[in-house]
Amino acid sequence: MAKDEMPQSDFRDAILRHLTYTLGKDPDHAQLSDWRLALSHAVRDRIVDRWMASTRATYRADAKRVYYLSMEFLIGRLLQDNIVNLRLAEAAQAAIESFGLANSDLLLDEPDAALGNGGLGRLAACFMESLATLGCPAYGYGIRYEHGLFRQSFAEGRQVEAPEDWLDHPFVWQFERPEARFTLGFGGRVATRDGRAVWEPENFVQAEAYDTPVIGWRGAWANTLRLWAGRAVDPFDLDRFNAGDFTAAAEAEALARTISRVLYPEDSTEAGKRLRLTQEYFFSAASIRDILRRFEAEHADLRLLPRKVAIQMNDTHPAVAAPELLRILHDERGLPFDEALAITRGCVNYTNHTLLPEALESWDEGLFSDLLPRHLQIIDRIDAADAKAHPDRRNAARDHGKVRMGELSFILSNRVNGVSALHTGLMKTTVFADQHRIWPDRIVNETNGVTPRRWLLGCNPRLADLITRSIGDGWIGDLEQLQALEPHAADAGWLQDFAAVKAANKADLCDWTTREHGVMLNPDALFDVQIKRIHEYKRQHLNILEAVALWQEMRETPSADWTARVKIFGGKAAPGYFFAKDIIRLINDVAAVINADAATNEKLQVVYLPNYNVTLAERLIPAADLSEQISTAGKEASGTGNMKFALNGAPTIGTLDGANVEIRERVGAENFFLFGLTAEEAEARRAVPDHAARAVAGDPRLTGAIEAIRSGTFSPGEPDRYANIVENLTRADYFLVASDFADYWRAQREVDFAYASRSDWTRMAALNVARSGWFSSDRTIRGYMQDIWNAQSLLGQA
Ligand code: GL2
Repeated sequence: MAKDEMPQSDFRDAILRHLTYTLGKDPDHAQLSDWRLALSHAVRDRIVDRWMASTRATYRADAKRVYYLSMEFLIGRLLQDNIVNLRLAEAAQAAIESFGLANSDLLLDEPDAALGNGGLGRLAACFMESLATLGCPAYGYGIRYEHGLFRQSFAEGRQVEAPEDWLDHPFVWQFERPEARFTLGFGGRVATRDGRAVWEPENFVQAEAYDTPVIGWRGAWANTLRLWAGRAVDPFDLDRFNAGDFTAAAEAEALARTISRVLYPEDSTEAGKRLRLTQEYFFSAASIRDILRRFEAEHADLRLLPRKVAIQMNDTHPAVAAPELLRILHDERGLPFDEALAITRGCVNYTNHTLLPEALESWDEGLFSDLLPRHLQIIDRIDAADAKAHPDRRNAARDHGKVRMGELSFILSNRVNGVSALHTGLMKTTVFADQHRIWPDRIVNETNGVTPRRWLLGCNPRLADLITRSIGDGWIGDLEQLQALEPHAADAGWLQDFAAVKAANKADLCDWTTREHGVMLNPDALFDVQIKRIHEYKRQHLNILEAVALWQEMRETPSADWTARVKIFGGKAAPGYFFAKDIIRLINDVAAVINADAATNEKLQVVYLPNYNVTLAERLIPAADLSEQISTAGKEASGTGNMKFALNGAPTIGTLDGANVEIRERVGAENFFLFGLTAEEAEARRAVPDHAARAVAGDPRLTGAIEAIRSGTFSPGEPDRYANIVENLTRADYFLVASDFADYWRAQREVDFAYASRSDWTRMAALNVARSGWFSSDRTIRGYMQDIWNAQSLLGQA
């Protein structure tokens, strides 16, 4: 373990001081949450020192700053992360225990800030941590949602959504910045004055900043995550109040707050609503003003912008940032249009995170011009210029009554990147083929990564300890050093230690599921885990069909030497995504029947853990034996969960999709359970008439599993509960569940076989760890700094 940097007695004093003077609590009467807040304040003090030093160093160096604009930052809990990065773990634990409290109780008391839906938001959080670790001066910009992603529970197997309320508790990590406010306009009209366009908005709201420092590994650098909250320009109408209309008096404030009230619970599906576009413009425009304010405080010449500012648009949600910057440069600062366009393009970059057509944002031009009339004119002007320069161009930003945000982002960006090698390649041949032909240098690849501080050191202390004892602690800041574990993976004694770590993590998980959910798991079974958003392309239904087929086969041949398995699911479905909600219910129904079957339940259990979030991921991943990454090839842009599992010693069963491809290349084909059609084959298969019916008819196991569902085995008295799923699987099956089933079954039996030979399995798991170093988000961010931002590290200068 890395050594703490601070004497324990100082730290203890700091906690007591905050408990008394910041929180006003007598230690004799303090509650767990008071202690947690006091500890957080003591930790925060250390961060603030580093934060200010980093900001000063950035000004001193006149360095280029990176601005990461993202609708989501799925940060989860921050206390442990901050303690780990400041290397205060031992001091904190000793101090907490000296007060008679349990370390883990305190850490888990913190609410999990769910300001994101899934991988895209979690990636943004990992990037913020890596940017700080690498000493790259950067700001994250997003929205301070009052309600993050909904809380999920199950009622009779069905998903029930409840609002999430992380801000009901004091959030120690943020600093309110009432002085950093911008007034933003919406709607209205565009007038012409002296031959120039002037936007005269009709409605106004204010964006108020809240800053959270993000500290990197060893506390060497800290950046800022700045989240915007909606406020009314005139929050209170005294005249209306005095006239007795109390509700109307506060109406403006209620409306303005709506903007930052809820995170859209959509994931890779279109949420084409006025509020969503309002949110997008709200945080993008506030961020652009803040960026320009900071730039203009130091520089007089706007032409320097591309040398001092790199803006990364995390997907198209912040895409209006680009025309907004252009508008301000041209309309408000008076630069010629072409120059404003060139400067904008010099600053802005765009990451594409999905090729799913329904997830590529587009807005009705009516709605768009209603909210942002001047921006639509600017988009038209860019389109017209492009059409002139490239007469054979086919994809305009405004087309068939829609404003298409992917096209817009591409046109206005310096670099456009995909998130895995396969995905980037597909971008070039599918959605952006036309643009790629015109601008062949614009698309680059930056394969995703995950921060090893949270996703190994923090969440899996036993494995982290074993690694550090074996190869030193350099891996924490330089994950490729994990390669040095390779020789250990040939040492039987070391492999035993490695296996003991996994067994202890599994035992912890079993204790927890028993305590929290009343579910007893067989700790000797293979823990087979699929945790992610529920989506047809991610194919949780393929997994549960395999469970049904396996259960049927176990019942038929109970004497066979079955490898015991626990199938664990976790994940939320978008509230309006009914097919995904059917899948959740099916899994729960199947679980109830299988778990109650005394003939098989020592060998097969199915568990769906509710309310999957970052904290649950941190609990499950270290205890997993097998990582399910089974999306239809060509549909998962990258995945990042896949990397976390491999890094924590869970080999993958997966398709050649997203970053699975690169994981397999690195860990070795023999340490990865591959199955399924390739992206190309999948495309071809869809063109085969009746491919679904044929695949089902050709596979008795699949037929049997579907028949059990159809006949009501899992929904007694209501056989058509899953008619929709059955119909889909046997007829349309766009996501090729039926076509991939037989090969998935085969690969799962290979898994069974491999797990039965435990020392070989352990070796495979250890090699997954040793060869996953490349999937650090530090490597990804270095790539962005070099290929996209041209940004420098200031490490050592703060
Ligand atoms: C996603 C992709 O689906 C996922 O494959 C990828 O790993 C992440 C991060 O790049 O982005 N795109 C998307 O819209 N969401 C994702 O998780 N929500």
